[in-house]
Amino acid sequence: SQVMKPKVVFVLGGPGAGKGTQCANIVKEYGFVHLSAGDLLRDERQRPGSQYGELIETHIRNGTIVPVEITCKLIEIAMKNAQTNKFLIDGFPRNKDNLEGWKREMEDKVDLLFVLFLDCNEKVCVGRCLQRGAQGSGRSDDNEETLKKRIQTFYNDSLPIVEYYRTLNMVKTMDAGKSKEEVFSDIKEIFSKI
Ligand code: UP5
Ligand code: MG
Repeated sequence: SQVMKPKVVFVLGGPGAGKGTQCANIVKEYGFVHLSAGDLLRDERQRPGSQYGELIETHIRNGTIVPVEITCKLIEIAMKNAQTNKFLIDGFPRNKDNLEGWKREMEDKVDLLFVLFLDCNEKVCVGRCLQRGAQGSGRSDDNEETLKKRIQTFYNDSLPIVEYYRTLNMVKTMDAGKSKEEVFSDIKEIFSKI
């Protein structure tokens, strides 16, 4: 029944907007389980015997988006393996294919609470990712060339998904250009009410 469905918050925003950082804060304070679609894909890429490793790496390096059949399945498995029923889904859905796949497979099985949108300008986003790369993130997409493509994909493909949820009145927008502490303090105002 309705009440037994897992609760989901989508956490969206450009590359380096602070999705991972703020999800970690929310987990500590509010007991959600954090599922980063990017992390799930990076783990699958490394998994011995995975048939998708090369495909995933190609998309990550090009800043393009992995087919939803792969990503959505990884999310579904991670949800089944978790001990709680409150999830932050970080970095998904990020294009029309993702949204349609989610609607087909998952929408009816969960209770989507809202979309937390970390709004951050392009320069700040790129600067944060480049700095993280320079500090040795080891991510194959934290370089100038890939970042241009990640930004382009974000504006062309991912923002329209945020806009779609905005038409449903489901988006809570945070100014993610502020300090980590200030952003989290704004986020707490939202989560303390649920
Ligand atoms: N930082 C964070 N907040 C800060 C603040 N307020 N002030 C100053 N610094 C701040 O933060 C990034 C860096 O900025 C860190 O060094 C942090 O300390 C600092 P982070 O919290 O990691 O930001 P996040 O938004 O999580 O950035 P990330 O780079 O992870 O975002 P992306 O959306 O680009 O990456 P993701 O891992 O989600 O996806 C990577 C790729 O996987 C995609 O490009 C795509 O190819 C693929 N993918 C799919 O195909 N499908 C999916 O569904 C998901 C991913
Ligand atoms: Mg992240």
